[in-house]
Amino acid sequence: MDISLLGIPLEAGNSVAGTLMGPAALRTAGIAAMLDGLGHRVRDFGDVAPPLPAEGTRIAGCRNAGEIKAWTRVIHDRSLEVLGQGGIPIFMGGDHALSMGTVSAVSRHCARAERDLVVLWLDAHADFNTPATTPSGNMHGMSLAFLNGEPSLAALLAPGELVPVPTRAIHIFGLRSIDIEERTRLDDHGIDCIDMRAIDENGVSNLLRTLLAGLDPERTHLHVSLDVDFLDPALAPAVGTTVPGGATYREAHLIMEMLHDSGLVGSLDIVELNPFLDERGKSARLLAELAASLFGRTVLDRRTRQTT
Ligand code: B3U
Ligand code: MN
Ligand code: MN
Repeated sequence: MDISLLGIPLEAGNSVAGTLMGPAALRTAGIAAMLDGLGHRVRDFGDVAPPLPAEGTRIAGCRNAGEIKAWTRVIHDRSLEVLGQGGIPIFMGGDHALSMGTVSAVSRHCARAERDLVVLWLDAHADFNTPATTPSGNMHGMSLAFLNGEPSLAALLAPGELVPVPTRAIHIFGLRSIDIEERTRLDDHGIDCIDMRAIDENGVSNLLRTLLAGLDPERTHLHVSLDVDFLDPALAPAVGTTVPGGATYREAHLIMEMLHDSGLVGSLDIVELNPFLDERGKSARLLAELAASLFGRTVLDRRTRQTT
């Protein structure tokens, strides 16, 4: 398989400095060598260059709206170029606001190629706030709302440029922290939310198997957006917004293995890694290893057994 790495050193979407070092930490943890060792051809496209801020852009209620707009522009354009080279991109962040650029590019790419985009959002949070509902003003908490076509965020790209990700194509997995109005919005939109209680009651394998079984293998491009806070903070402390009770080491690897077996994954974000908060690189190393599982590393040479 051809795999493209693209670093996106963004931190304007969150309020804890340090996520701009995320791409460097993933490289230091050996992500390229691990994927290369699995027999893939890995090409590192370097980092997206920080843009000049878009002058005059203000969105009431949002922190750094001008910066995020400028970043969304350059992330979108660079991601589209990388997607055009073929292969599967791994977008290495950077805070979760970067997905406004990467997933909008993936969405456009899919529209051109007549593929159905499905987004799996592995996250403690829903990132479904709007400028009117956000409690923090942080735009990493709004990226999924933007991608779903939220009008109050539409100015982040040129008019008509975003191919919105339809509500039915969005699956949030691992949810355990939502804001009151954000929750109402998720209900109103009918977004599929698999929270930690559902995971505790049913197990990740049953839930993920059901989700994957509903996707058309001929048409689906599955984009996986992996927020570090999806993982339990004991395993992955390198994130500004830790929430207790996240996915375990074994759950996380099983999810990656099942995603690999599905053959549907077309692109991946790894976001919110803040190496300044890490403990001797353990979070960065775990994320690189999870990427390896997503790209076929197994203990035994067999696919996940189908038990149903
Ligand atoms: N929902 C809160 C907190 C949050 C969202 N995403 C992260 N934190 N990482 C907000 O500020 O929107
Ligand atoms: Mn997130
Ligand atoms: Mn999160």
